[in-house]
Amino acid sequence: MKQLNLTEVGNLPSSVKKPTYSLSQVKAGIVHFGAGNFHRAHQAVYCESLLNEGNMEWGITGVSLRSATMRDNLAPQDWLYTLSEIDETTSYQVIGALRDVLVAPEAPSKVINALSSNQTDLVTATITEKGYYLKNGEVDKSHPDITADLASLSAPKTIYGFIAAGCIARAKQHGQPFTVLCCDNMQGGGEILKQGVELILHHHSKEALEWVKQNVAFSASMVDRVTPATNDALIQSVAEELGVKDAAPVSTEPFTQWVIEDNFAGKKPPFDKAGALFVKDIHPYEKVKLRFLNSSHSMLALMGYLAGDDYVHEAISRKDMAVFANAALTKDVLPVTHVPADIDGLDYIAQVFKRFQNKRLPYRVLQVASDSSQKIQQRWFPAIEDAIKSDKSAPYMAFALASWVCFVERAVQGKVISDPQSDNLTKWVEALSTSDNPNASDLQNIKALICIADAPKFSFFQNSDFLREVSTNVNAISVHGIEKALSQFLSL
Ligand code: CS2
Repeated sequence: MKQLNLTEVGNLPSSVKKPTYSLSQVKAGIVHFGAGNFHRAHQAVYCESLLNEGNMEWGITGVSLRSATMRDNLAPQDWLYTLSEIDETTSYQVIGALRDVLVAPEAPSKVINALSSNQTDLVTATITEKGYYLKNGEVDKSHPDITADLASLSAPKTIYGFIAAGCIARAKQHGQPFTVLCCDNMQGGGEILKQGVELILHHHSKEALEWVKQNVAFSASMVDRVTPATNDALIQSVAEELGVKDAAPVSTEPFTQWVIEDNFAGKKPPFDKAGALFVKDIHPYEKVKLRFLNSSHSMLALMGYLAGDDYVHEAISRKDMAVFANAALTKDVLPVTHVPADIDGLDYIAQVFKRFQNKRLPYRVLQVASDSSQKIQQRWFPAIEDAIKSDKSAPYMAFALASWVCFVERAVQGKVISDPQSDNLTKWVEALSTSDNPNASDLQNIKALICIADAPKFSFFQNSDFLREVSTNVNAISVHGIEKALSQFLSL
């Protein structure tokens, strides 16, 4: 079978949507870090709409900070790939917005050149939580990748190092202002990017630091579209529909949302024309998404794994888990979360659960559970903190946290743990067997584990009532299994 590329795109069946613009006319005004599936099903699709409308400046140069896989898959396809939107019916669209993928470790100077070029008006990121190197909410100055970038910017290791190097070159040539925009599931992602870039520049160039203060805006956005990893079934169905092979199609749900902080330096991309919303204050939107969607996604993934489920839709089809997730959000989280006026909290939660039920878009529990040490500090901890500070307890969140404790133990033993803190999590599990208190439910053991997820920065870390509840739940899950523990918890 032939492969999708510029020649074959002209021969695709009429059922497949394809670029209506000339790909050779696209100007890549965006450099994007993290050209993975989420980006390709989300931001790239907004860019594709602009291009299809004849707005030719918003093509994308992707950057992979580690792996060459996406570049290797897409280069032979002239960077084209298929987006498959799956619900009761499936639609197929070939996306041309991505015009290149640079592999940073192989070609650091190409990345720096793209960043320093006046053609780049916007730098965006979907590098996942771990790509921000946070330690207690701040950029971790002692992480080896950050210390490497503090020592030299000839081949940066982090997004901060690359953007800093790009700014140094751009400042020297008195280049155009530009914007750096976080598109990850983070609270305050724009501020974190600013902090990291300024940290590196402080060491390397005070002039560039000054230039950045005058010429670069750091912004955040709330991004939303459930987008699982690509599997063989998708590759197969895309090949059948297109009649050519696509090595890296991406499947997603019809739902999509992008709320962007209206804080730009230089040219502002008209993403509102493609359905995005610009807002002055992004924080409440970030919070709603993290605390309702991502938070319950993590609960269902961790608890589903413990119950033996492979996919999120299986976990949410268990009555107790659905009841639990709904109660956690409506009873523990919603009362302490400010919801923007244009969102109805209860309706938002109901929609999220409906989306998670989409079994035509199977999302592996282990994919969502990966990197949980980083995710729960964004998704759970601030809500627990608010609940406890407002003199409320957070019993459902205590159960959720207990499920993470049990997940870590089980996933390390089953060798399926995937987390930037895997080494520390593994050491924690190994230490359990030699400890005087060999149970995961022991309070000191729980404290040692949640330390790895940066809990000490929150005051609930000192709240013995809350921690005791976590411990009781860990014990119940360990002794009775998640299903029985959950049903007992719900009947209390
Ligand atoms: C998920 C998210 O994998 C995960 O951690 O919770 O990727 C989630 O699917 C997206 O944020 C939905 O917008």
